[in-house]
Amino acid sequence: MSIKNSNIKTDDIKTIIGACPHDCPDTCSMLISVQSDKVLGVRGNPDHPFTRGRLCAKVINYQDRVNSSQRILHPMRRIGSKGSGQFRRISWDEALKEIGDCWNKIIDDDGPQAILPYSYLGTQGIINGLNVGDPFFNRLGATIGERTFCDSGASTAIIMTIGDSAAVDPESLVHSKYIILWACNILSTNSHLWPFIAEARKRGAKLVVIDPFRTRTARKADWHIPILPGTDGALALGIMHILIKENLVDQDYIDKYTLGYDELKIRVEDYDPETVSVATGIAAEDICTLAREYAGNNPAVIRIGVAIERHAGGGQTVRALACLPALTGAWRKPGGGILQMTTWAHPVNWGQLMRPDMLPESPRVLNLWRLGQALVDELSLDPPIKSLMIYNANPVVTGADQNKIIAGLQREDLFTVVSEQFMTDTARYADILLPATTQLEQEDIMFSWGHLYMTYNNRAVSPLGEAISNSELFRRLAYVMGFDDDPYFKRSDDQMIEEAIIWESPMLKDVDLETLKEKGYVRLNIPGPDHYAPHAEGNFRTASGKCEFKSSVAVSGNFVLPLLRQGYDGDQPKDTVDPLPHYIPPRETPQTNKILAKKYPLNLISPKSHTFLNSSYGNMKRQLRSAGRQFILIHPEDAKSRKIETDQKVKIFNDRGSFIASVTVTEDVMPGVLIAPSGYWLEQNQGKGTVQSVTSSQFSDLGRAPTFSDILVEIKSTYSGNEKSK
Ligand SMILES: Nc1nc2c(c(=O)[nH]1)N[C@H]1C(S)=C(S)[C@@H](COP(=O)(O)OP(=O)(O)OC[C@H]3O[C@@H](n4cnc5c(=O)[nH]c(N)nc54)[C@H](O)[C@@H]3O)O[C@H]1N2
Ligand SMILES: Nc1nc2c(c(=O)[nH]1)N[C@H]1C(S)=C(S)[C@@H](COP(=O)(O)OP(=O)(O)OC[C@H]3O[C@@H](n4cnc5c(=O)[nH]c(N)nc54)[C@H](O)[C@@H]3O)O[C@H]1N2
Ligand code: SF4
Ligand SMILES: [Mo]
Repeated sequence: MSIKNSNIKTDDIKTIIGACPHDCPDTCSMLISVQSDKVLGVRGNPDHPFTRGRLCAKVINYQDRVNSSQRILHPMRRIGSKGSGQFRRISWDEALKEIGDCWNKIIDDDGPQAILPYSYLGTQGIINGLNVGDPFFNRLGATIGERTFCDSGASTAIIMTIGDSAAVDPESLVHSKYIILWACNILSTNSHLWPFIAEARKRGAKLVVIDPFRTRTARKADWHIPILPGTDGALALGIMHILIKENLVDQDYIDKYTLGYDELKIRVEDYDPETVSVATGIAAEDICTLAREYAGNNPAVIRIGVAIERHAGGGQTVRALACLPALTGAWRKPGGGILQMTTWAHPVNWGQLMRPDMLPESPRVLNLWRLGQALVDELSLDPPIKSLMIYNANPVVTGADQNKIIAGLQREDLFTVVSEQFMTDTARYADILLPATTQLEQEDIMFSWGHLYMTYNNRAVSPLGEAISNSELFRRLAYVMGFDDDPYFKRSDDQMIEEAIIWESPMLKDVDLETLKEKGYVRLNIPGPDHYAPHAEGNFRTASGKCEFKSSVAVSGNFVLPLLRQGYDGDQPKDTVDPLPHYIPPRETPQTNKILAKKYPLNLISPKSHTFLNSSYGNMKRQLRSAGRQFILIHPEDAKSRKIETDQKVKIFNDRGSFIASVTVTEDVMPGVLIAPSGYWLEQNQGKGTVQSVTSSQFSDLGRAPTFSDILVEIKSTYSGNEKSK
């Protein structure tokens, strides 16, 4: 059976082919049942080879999100104090006029750089997602909000080592003989990859999970290796040490297709199993077994999670991991190599989306992890930020150092505009709140960072209330600010979709937009998963064409993150980076910061919730029921010494802030480590903070990636439950 868009009609019920909008590697093709312009339900498209007819626990009842009575459906102006959530309905004309007047005044008084856009991937759609506001803010001359929220450290490392290559087709994992899921809880975060792993296991593959926490994925593995957070770089270098010492390498592959092997050999001499064991908490013999099994079972694949980068040395960790498959020649066959992101293969016209040519001569860039610091004037910005425009993001819950963000948002002299679907913890601080459509009310086209299909989202229903898509929002803002002299800002969604894709790319051979709309998806023109081994004979997308153990980018200092900074790379700092992979220990651990660890001895990790998508769905009944209230997992040893028991209410704190959670004592987590899933809203939390109140906005070593897993905290029981959060 092949499903065609809109062609199936049962009585009045139509089926529309859409696409899940979320920042998730699976980018599912969705079938939407619609009756009389109302969404009845959604399901996974059975024809899509990656979706295979299934949606995840977050999105399975997406109709409830669309039709929710909690939706923001009209523009509103704040009438209560900031954060009170008290608003009054206004018209679109009033809202736009107020925004235009305020911004024009700020531009006159302080210059356009006093305006800061803050956005991310609330929707990942190519026209409504990452870059939708960039041309507008470029032309305005606003401060550029650099978005290194996710994968920028890993991406920098991958590009340095193997280049911007899709590298491994996730579907080719069926051919893998040895699968390492490294800092990756795929049953929650990349669940459509699982059937391919299951098939490989049926064919005899071994599944290894490396994670400080026995996740639902780790429970299913053949071998779960608990590791101290942030020490994976040491393990990767330790594996190299054994591969080289025991001559388990593919010398022919190394000779032909790699750069810097002799220097790497010297570099890894220090990482003997005993030293690595001390750093990682893994027994030396297990490190040896892992290295031998990895080398002995080709093709072997490493699937890394984004979580791997969130430590002081996250970038160099990924550098080391990306070197491994070239040492063993794992690249030679389909199903071998390292799988990070497949984004690079998608023929998206990023330049046309970002329009860096509209930037003023010397723009100012602010990394958005520093929002709190910027707003409370810790960065001495000149001009200071006088207006914030937040869309596609919920920084109060997903940004680091929450207390500073909230303090900043409370500033009476800050004019905050938020475009949202729901009254999030961030939206509550808006001066003007604008209603945003959901994916089913808008048209879009999707790339994927976890498979090799372009996916199309046909609009299923009319926008609810006065909600508008982000593309329409920026058309209206452009009009208000007088940018309608440029036809670029007046383009329809259809035109935007046409121009956003490089249709003449060989990746889209024989594909046209109409077919894509009808079918809902198309595989990129890449050999099938049984044949795709792009680096079987080198062909790495680096300057040398080789896998660069010794990085030429590090030698030149030319690190570029244009996708994350609106196309601007004029002021990239020339970081000094060691060209060879090496181990940078975490910043905040009892081993590396003894003074801090005296006060705060436990390392806190805040992984993804199974039923939330970052903070999205944190307000939805079904997902909340399944997630329960904010909880924290602690090892029995750590609990015992603090007289903490399961179900007790506890306060988790450090110098930055605190939050309240209920405890589960379990051996699923390593001693010295606490696990508190992220995504819970302030509103649902007891006390005044979420996990983010203790996280830090410091960067990792590459790509200005976050380090919110590199933090120390202490935990104590709270009997009253009334204690104020710091
Ligand atoms: N259900 C669900 N799915 C999601 C999301 C969501 O919020 N919810 N978010 C989406 C997004 S934006 C992203 S970026 C991806 C992220 O996907 P993942 O990277 O898989 O997500 P995390 O849960 O953050 O981390 C995965 C695992 O890494 C472990 N970990 C943490 N630190 C370390 C470490 O130092 N070393 C090792 N070896 N393991 C470590 C954690 O214990 C966790 O089990 O998921 C996407 N999918
Ligand atoms: N402690 C901790 N912090 C983290 C993480 C973690 O694992 N732990 N993960 C990090 C990672 S990997 C990521 S990617 C970031 C994610 O951070 P965010 O991108 O802020 O993620 P969300 O919480 O999903 O917020 C997206 C918001 O956009 C809104 N939205 C959805 N669609 C639209 C739309 O079409 N228009 C508009 N205007 N709004 C829309 C949603 O309602 C939602 O409130 O968080 C990071 N922060
Ligand atoms: S969140 Fe991910 S797994 Fe769930 S439906 Fe969307 S794309 Fe699929
Ligand atoms: Mo992410």
